[in-house]
Amino acid sequence: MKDYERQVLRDVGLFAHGGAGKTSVAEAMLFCAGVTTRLGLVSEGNSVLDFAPEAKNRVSSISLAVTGLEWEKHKINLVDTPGDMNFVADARAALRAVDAAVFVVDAVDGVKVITGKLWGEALELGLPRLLFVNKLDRERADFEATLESIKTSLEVTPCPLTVPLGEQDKLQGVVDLVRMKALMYEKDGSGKYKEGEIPKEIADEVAEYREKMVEAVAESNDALLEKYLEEGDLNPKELAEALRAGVLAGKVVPLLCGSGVKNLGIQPLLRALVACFPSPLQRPAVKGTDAKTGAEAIRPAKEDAPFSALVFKTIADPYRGKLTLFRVFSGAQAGDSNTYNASKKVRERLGQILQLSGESAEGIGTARLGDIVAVAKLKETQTGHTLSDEANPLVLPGLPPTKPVISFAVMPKTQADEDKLTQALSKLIEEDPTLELKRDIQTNEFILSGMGQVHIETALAIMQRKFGVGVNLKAPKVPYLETIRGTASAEGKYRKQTGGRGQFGWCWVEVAPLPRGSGVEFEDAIFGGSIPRQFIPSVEKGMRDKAAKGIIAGYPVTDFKLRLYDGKYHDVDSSDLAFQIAGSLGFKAAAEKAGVILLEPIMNVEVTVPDECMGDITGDLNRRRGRLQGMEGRGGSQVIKATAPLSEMLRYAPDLNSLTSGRGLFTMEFSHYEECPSHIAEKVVAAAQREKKGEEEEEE
Ligand SMILES: Nc1nc2c(ncn2[C@@H]2O[C@H](COP(=O)(O)OP(=O)(O)OP(=O)(O)O)[C@@H](O)[C@H]2O)c(=O)[nH]1
Ligand SMILES: [Mg+2]
Repeated sequence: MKDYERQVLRDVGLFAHGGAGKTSVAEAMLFCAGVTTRLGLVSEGNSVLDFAPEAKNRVSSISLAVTGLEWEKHKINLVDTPGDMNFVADARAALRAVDAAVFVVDAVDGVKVITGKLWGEALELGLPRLLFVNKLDRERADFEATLESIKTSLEVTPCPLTVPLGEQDKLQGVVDLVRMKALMYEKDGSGKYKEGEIPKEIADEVAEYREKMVEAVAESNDALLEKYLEEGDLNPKELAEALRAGVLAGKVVPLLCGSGVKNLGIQPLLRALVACFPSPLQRPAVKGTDAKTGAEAIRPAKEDAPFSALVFKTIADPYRGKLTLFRVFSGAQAGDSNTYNASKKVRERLGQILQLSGESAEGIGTARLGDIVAVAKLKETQTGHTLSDEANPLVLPGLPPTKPVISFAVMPKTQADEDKLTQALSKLIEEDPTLELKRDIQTNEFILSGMGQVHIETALAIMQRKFGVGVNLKAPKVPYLETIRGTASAEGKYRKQTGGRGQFGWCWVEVAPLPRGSGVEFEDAIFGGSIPRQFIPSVEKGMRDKAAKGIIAGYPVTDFKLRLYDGKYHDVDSSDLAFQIAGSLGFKAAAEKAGVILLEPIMNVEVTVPDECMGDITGDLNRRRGRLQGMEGRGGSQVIKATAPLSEMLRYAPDLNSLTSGRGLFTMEFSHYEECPSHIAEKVVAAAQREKKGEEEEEE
């Protein structure tokens, strides 16, 4: 593998909503650069980047993919990302690994919500950005309308570097506005083009675009603006320098256009990446914390600085073992040597450093500043950790946390599957930290939570393929809780006389409600030894076990206090077990007297939708017992904040999709528990009783 000077390196990510054409554009770049010998097509399942079988099935990326190419003696590391909400965490991770971002915009659909969100995040991270208007060959493609959509949704006036020559089925090529040439492409997807004069009939239009371009560049630089206003144009050298400076400063956003699947307009895009985007040396110093002192620390983007790298992705590979992907932010690290995980404060043995190209990998000796590389089989390191020079340990900020929005119970298909399930799930979660696994203490089921149904289903398909473990999914479960309404006392008596030694335990208890979130408290108010000391924990254990199993519907009882204030015992027959049972009976009787009610989880929901969908969305949220908390307009879309019960939101993703024709976006996180309205509580209790009856019949 060729080694490149750091100045000629470009670390670039592709971002946009699902289906905008990121992977297709990346494939066209690989083909133009000669990395591939035929154009990879997502729709044909032969894309180098969408290599996973699950991506091929869905005809859409399900994870980020790293590849590299050489263009005009520059090395471009490309990170293709998924745009679907279910997998968007990988796009967020990629934002942290690259130095600049290409945002792909669909010329038919315009900018969608997710693109806007990622755009905002790229802006916050200070990443230089560029836009590529894709799919200009498609029916109903509209370049002008797409520019408008970009202006309103992303709140930016881009600087066009190319504009289309024709549109839809008449798309012939692009006009290069810098060199003022027409690039006429061959129709065979080979990417070959002839350079010629700009056709007369569009000369005026092109002149207008060129003016916009020069203006956008000039406006980023006062001296240049003055010159431009005086002379009416800028020379190519001034233009190129100011363009680069403007992009690096985030003041200019170049825009190019074409078609990924037709392989048209891609070379100007590659040239722009080289000309406008920074090398890793030009990025600001990274900020983190000193792992020794906890103080804020910065590390300059220099090769002779101590090594630091962010782990932004882990891939569970059944053949190579675990693959850890990291981006070097300072210094260098040789392979086959020790490094230091500063987040965990442990040393790690590194194997060979691997340069990725889609699914395949090639060994290189050293990971240098700006490299986006992988190593296999690290023991301690997880996504979000920092690898660092041990003598100067730096911890970089981790990846943004995501909150899962949907849960399923996963059930092994066979006994063999059950045996392997725990291990397979933990490997899966290591690869994808947006998955969350819990064991339901009531049902003993594994509960897998994720970003959406598609996310969970895809993850399980991956688990089946990689680890050979099959599972079935059970409908999402709502984690209801039970609690008591009032205060009441009762006795719990357990007495059994069987031949020899009997069983005897007797207690009086009082239950009283506690504020939400308090959990379960136990008070020992026994005076005078009516229950011997050693049996008091037995009463508590009996009560806690019963509380975990629930009283009316099998959900844990919470937010109450149980006071044990009297009892009786027998010298011979009393035992730990007898008092556990007495505690459980006493608690149940007191709780039933006090009244048991059901609590349901309430979620904080944030929905982002195009303006015109607002009414439908708020109406729908009302029907879901949602409460609106606020609304805020943001560049053509509305952000609606509300709270709503989880039980009403389990199937929200597909419904939001159909209400907004796929343009809506939502996030959801747990807020608090509230009393469940009685007509709904009745249904939950009835369903729990039916389920219990079913289980008992099965056991018989
Ligand atoms: N006509 C036309 N179709 C395109 C173009 N680019 C992509 N497509 C098609 O649009 C669909 C989505 O393209 P992808 O490249 O997979 O889009 P993506 O942005 O990678 O999507 P995700 O991976 O799901 O985020 C595929 O069926 C492509 O064949 C284009 O320039 N013209
Ligand atoms: Mg893709």
